[in-house]
Amino acid sequence: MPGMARVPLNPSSPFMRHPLKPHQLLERVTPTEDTIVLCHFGIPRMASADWSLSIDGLVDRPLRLSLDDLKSKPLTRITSVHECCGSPLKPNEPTRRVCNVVWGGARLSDLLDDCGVRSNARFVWARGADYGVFGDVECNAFIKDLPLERVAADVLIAYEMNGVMLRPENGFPARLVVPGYYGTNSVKWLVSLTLAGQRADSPFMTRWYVNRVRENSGKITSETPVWSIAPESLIVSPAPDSTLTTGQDTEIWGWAWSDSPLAAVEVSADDLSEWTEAMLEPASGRSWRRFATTWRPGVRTLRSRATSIDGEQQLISDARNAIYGVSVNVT
Ligand SMILES: Nc1nc2c(c(=O)[nH]1)N[C@H]1C(S)=C(S)[C@@H](COP(=O)(O)O)O[C@H]1N2
Ligand SMILES: [Mo]
Repeated sequence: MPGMARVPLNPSSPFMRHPLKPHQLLERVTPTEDTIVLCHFGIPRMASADWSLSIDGLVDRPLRLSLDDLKSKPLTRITSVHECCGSPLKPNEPTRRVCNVVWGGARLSDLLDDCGVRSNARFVWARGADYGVFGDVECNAFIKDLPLERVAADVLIAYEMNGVMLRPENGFPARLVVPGYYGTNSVKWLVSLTLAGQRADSPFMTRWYVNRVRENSGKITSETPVWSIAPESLIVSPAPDSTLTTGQDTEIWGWAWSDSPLAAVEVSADDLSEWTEAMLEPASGRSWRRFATTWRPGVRTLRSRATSIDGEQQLISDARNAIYGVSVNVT
């Protein structure tokens, strides 16, 4: 933005924390030091006293909020699955970068009520303080958009993760959190929100993070933003390479989640020819859900697959949410 001083980045290069492997996701709420971290350009370092969030565009009363202003709003805490959709340069590669965390902050809908959103606004553009080169493109900012109608549900301007102030790598002093959308939409180091009538033209919305369906000829037949999290499930136990005893009942359990509510999670213990419905705990807000089933060891590869109420189901391969398989030894 013209006239705006750039915040120093440290590091000033892409930064990520290697996520836990599925069998290490033992806790319902992932400890902060084990959460995923993804930064396209590095980590902006900002003192909270220097930070502010402006809300502008199609509003009657533009606002500029300090961290104290944000904290003066009612604090809302939401436990939500937080999943990276993987590299936008390799959209069909499953990376299983996921955790479940408790976000705390102000509800965006409360802030928007204060600004008087105009009737022609349809999208919220969120801009972070980071910048740099990504995929050979010089980017002035990390900008994402989301449909305005989504805001009413549970979108937060979060300043807490797991009950304490955000760490620098997670977006300190404040970030957007869009529960149910892939992590990439939850803009960190949030400095402005702009209400607009159309989608943002940021490369992070037009070039990358677009689901493209192609015909065999290569022609693109549909393009949709990488917003909603597709159904997914991971077996936590048994761990890969465990040694199990034939005939002895063993619990298979894991986590499943989706933006649309889940209809079922099934487990295959027989090389994909047969699927058995697992027990799925009741939904609790935006948290991932535990599934479990009992199994008599006999085969060597276990898989789970989730289906949403819209009928969307995990595929075996070539998708970011492709089915995960665990190979075990049976003696
Ligand atoms: N400003 C900004 N926000 C960002 C990113 C970024 O690089 N810059 N990365 C996004 C991506 S791809 C993911 S998966 C999540 C990761 O959030 P976390 O690092 O707090 O887990 O932040 C999103 N928000
Ligand atoms: Mo991501």
